[in-house]
Amino acid sequence: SSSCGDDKKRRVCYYYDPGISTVDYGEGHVMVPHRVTMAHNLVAAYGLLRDMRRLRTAPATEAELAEVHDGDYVALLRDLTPDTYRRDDGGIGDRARGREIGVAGNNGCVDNPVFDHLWDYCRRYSGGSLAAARALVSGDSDIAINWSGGMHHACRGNAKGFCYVNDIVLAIRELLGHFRRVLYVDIDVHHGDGVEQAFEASNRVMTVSFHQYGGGFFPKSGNINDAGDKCSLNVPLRQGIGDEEYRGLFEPIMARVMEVFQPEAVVLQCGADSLSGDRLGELNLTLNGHANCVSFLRSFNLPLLLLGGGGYTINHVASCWCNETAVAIGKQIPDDIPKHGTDLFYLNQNYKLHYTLSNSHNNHNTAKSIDDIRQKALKNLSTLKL
Ligand code: ZLS
Ligand code: CA
Ligand code: ZN
Repeated sequence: SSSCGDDKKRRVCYYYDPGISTVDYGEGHVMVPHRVTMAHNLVAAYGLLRDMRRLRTAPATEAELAEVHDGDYVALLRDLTPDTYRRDDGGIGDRARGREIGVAGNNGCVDNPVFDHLWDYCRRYSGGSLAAARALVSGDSDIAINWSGGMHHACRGNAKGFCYVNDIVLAIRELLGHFRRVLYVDIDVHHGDGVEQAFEASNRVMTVSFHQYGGGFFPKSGNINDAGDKCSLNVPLRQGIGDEEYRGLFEPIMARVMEVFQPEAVVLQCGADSLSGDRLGELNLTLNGHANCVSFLRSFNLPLLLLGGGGYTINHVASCWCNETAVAIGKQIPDDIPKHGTDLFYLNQNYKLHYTLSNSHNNHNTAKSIDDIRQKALKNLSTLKL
């Protein structure tokens, strides 16, 4: 058995839009939306779809997206295609305007390229997060999942870090219509800057991000004291942190957050780039270390929204989100991938869900640096502006 959550059942609903599987950021880009389809195929192979309600929903509308983004940015995204972008005529796809909003032509060396069906993609992944939030608001579900969401860097008026539309901000706004206080937790290896920024003026939303920090690691924000007097907390980590040390920060810090903030709902961004062996992240978590965050927050028994995010070694991402779907349900699943006969992706994992790495990043965290961060984080929590 592999999942590490408790076995108490929850009503889980799950959103998956097959329309996302063909989205392509361009040749050589590290963000591969197809990994969500791979995760879905594993979820199906393990028979987990039978234990969840499947959400079918409409893509988010322009009006819904304009609630959390500037109207002219949304209109621009709507009209932006590789074709309109190439027309350097001062119009909708003008290159200079593109630079302003953080997108650039699809030449294979930019974070936010303009690709085919970009607008449709944005509407679909945000529609999923919105629908998932609504399933929690209505009380129909205890846990709602959208692995294609979690695009935490998108800002009001510009794209950033592979993210165009901030589905998390959209979902949290929806939750705020019903819940007094919403907690946002972000275990993606990158700082959840877009979400933190969107709610920095609100004491009804607390944002907490754990992330790699230092040495110019993107987006360079999120130091421990950065958000001191605001309703947010940052936990900066050095390369190579492993399961035990991560857990030694996550559990005491989140237990205290629960105590002081008393949320009525929780949103967890489960970016899988904090896993060992990621192409971008340099942390050293195993599937179990990552899933422990899900099972720990689940144990508080509050309405829980699970979202995806980063994750650039795509077979690891699929394993991670499948395992966490099982944790959400409260079901133990075997390490042997069922019906693996044709899935060559898992050949290098020996058709096992859990993978092991031969070489991982050296641990640049020390017992003292970890202890220091824990102390500082807990101290920041005692002076939180509520
Ligand atoms: O959190 O570090 C940067 C910015 C740059 C360096 C890279 N160049 C292309 C642009 C300028 C300073 N960007 C980061 C963004 C990381 C976004 C993480 C998103 C999330 O996981 C949530 C979904 C970055 N790190 C690595 C890359 N970009 C990167 C590496 C390799 C490539 C290929 C595709 C594209 C261009 C070549 C790319 C980006
Ligand atoms: Ca993070
Ligand atoms: Zn990331």
